[in-house]
Amino acid sequence: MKLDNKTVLIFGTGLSGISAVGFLQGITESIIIYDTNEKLEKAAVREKLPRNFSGEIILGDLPEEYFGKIELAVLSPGVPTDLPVVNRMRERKIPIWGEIELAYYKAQGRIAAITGTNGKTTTTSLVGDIMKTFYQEVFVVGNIGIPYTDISGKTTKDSVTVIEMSSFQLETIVDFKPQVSAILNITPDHLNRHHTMGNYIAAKLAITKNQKEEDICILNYEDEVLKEAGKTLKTNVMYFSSLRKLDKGIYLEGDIIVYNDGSAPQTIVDVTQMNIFGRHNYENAMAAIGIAISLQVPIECINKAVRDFVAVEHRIEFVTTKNGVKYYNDSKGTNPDASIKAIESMPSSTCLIAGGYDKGSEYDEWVEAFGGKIKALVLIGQTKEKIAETAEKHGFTKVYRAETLKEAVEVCYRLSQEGDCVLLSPACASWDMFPNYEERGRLFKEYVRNL
Ligand code: UMA
Repeated sequence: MKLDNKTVLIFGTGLSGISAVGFLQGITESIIIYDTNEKLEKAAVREKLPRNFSGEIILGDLPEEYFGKIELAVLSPGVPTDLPVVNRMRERKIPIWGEIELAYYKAQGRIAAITGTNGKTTTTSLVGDIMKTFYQEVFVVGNIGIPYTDISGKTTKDSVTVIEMSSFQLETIVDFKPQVSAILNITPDHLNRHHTMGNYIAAKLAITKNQKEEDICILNYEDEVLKEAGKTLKTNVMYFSSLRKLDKGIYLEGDIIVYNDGSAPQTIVDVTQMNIFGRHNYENAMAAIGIAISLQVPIECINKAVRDFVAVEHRIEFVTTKNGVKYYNDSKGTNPDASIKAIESMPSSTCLIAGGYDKGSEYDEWVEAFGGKIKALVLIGQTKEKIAETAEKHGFTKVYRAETLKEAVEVCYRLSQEGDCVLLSPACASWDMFPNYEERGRLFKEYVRNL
């Protein structure tokens, strides 16, 4: 579909919406920016928009007459696709794209897209670092915090764009097609938005939906859903495994990550020389290596970039030691599975701060993963009581409640003693108390440093 002079409604005035407006300027001037949050102020939205924006800003309900004139709606990732207003657009046959699809309208060059429940940001950053050792023009965007529409107009036939994609973003792609895709793992998350696990899996698998025979999809062989999905895809599949040798693909053998193209296994990197640890990180590295090999990056470049890579902020990030107690920030542990990984990687007895926005997750497996290591659980946010009940059900009684993150940090400070760890790994999104997980992590670090 050509967008020239079309009337486009941009849904959402966050990062994606504002970026999408800038992207569209020059293609069409008939832009409406819309947000259901009526508490927002038009002046504040205008402030964020490009100075020369001449379109309309609509907040709250969308008046009926607009359904007759909108020719495309571009949804921000956080906008549920089954909102009544979105359903009404569908009834009126208005095409619905996500911000990623809009960006793809101008995209050139190679595209690598990464999804999965956990490890997306680490893998995306690592792929970006590897690409930069070999290619001149590399962009790293998407769920990682930079809207794709910010840069897709700047891409060229020689550039490489690495995109972290959430299930929210994948729900609204239409023609978007990466040359290489990767799905790291799928465990329950965002079920309040997707309603069923089947819908969530379908959203993740959509990353491959437009891929052709010449394209490649990298999949985790140890994830049952992905292993099975790989058998039915139209595109080439490259599996990786942290548990077994593969006849073809990437695997961990002892401490060595090996790539076997089906004829001769070759050593890629020794994981003891890497700065990120744990099986989940070796899986992230294997997926990144699979992407890099698929995009013809030489093994020497891959080896160096993987060895140099350091952990991303807010993901099991060491903050500081106070009175012999080590503090870790895992604000990015926004679901039970991610948080389990953080708990497992704690070296000693730990005070855990958890709780936040209720995404409909269950916490049984998460509490079971405490395994004697968690000496106190300090709960904050909307899920406080739900988690406390689950903990008690499993016989875990050292539960404390705090009104604020600052108070939670102070409680941990009092409860911990030399040799212990304090871990912020909420197992929940941040949106009940903070604008995003980055802000939650930044504040945690600030409170810890001020103790
Ligand atoms: N809005 C409505 N109606 C709704 C819901 C939202 O009008 O029913 C409006 C809000 O009032 C707000 C705007 O939409 O003004 C926010 O849009 P958004 O939630 O899509 O947020 P953006 O600022 O555009 O950020 C999004 C991603 N956010 C979400 O998916 C929730 C960012 O991922 C991403 O970095 C950014 O685009 C750039 O691509 C963040 C995230 O939390 C990190 N992602 C989730 C996760 O990782 O678990 C999926």
